[in-house]
Amino acid sequence: MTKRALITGITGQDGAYLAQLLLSKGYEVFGMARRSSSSDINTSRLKWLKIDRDVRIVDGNLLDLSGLIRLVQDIKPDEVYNLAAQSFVASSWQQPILTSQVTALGVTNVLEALRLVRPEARFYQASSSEMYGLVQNPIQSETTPFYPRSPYAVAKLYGHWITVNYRESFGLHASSGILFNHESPLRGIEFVTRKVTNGVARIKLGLERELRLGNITAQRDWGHAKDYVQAMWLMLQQDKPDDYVVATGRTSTVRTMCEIAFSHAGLNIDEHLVIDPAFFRPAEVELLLGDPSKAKAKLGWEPTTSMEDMIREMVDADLERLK
Ligand code: NDP
Ligand code: GDR
Repeated sequence: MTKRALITGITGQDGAYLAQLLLSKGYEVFGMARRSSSSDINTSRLKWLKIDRDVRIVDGNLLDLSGLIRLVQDIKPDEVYNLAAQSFVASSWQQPILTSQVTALGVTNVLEALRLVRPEARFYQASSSEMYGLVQNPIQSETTPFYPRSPYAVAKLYGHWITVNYRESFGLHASSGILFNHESPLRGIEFVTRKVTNGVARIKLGLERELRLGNITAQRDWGHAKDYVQAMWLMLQQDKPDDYVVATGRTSTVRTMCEIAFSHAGLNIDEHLVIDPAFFRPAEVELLLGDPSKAKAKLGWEPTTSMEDMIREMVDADLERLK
């Protein structure tokens, strides 16, 4: 029997890579996207991966419970991956209520739809290392206490606990993946890695002279999105649902990541990088470093791409795009 998967957030970075992975495994993939008045749904990432014709796009919004119920009734998915969110941390201070409605309550909407019409479906929640925030331990694992530092992180913490709660209350096969930052050439342009690789490519091609960033001392555990969607799928193949940290176990500063990008393009970082207080956040997450031992031991998952190789791949992709 062909398995059916429903992915919310299909137009985003992870939606594209997860769809590619599931298609390669023979799944029928349904991708939920919000209707837009600007003609087509934005399928540019699916097009980049050449899978836009293979994914069945269905209309839906995390805020609309009855629409979600109808979707689940129609599709009868075996697996549901909830990737949709207002996912940009910086915007969450500008739109805290929307962020709560989508990124927090939206999770309950999907879980309710499953509980009501498809309790046998397996569920994946896209939780985040941002939940650790003001870190309570220098290396963060599944047992490290959370301390969210943005409206986004607070909303994700709700999404995480409601997933755990539906598992414990109703026996849903619901897993929460606590994923650390993961990037790729398909990363949204507002996130720091892509902002840097796109900025470097523009400077290299003479389209720009400077790159303006905020806090470059922040440290992140950066992996490749293509690796991380494998972990999502593996979680839903386990007999028992559970929560897993997915990370590389290495951390670097934003500055180090920038140096790799500039030097790959043969540019001197100090001639172009400008610190702009406009990009500082009201509360910062200074350090993230994940311990992926559980994912390795139970899922057999390991990252395959180093941060350095990934940043070089992103610079090359941006140069190619701009040319
Ligand atoms: P993106 O920002 O690239 O994608 C977010 C997706 O959510 C888009 O498809 C967007 O649609 C959709 N969306 C937003 N609001 C709604 C809504 N109301 N109803 C339906 N869909 C909506 O995120 P990523 O792919 O990077 O991340 C996927 C998930 O994983 C997110 O939940 C994110 O918070 C989480 N996460 C990401 C990490 C990372 O490093 N990338 C790390 C940890 C967690 P549209 O195109 O219409 O805006
Ligand atoms: P993050 O990613 O907030 O960790 O959330 P982002 O790339 O936005 O920021 C990483 C760090 O870089 C610093 N920074 C800047 N960030 C941006 N975007 N723009 C800048 O100009 C800039 N200058 C410095 C930030 O202050 C921060 O410390 C991402 C998202 O994908 C979330 O959805 C996800 O949950 C987490 O990763 C894990």
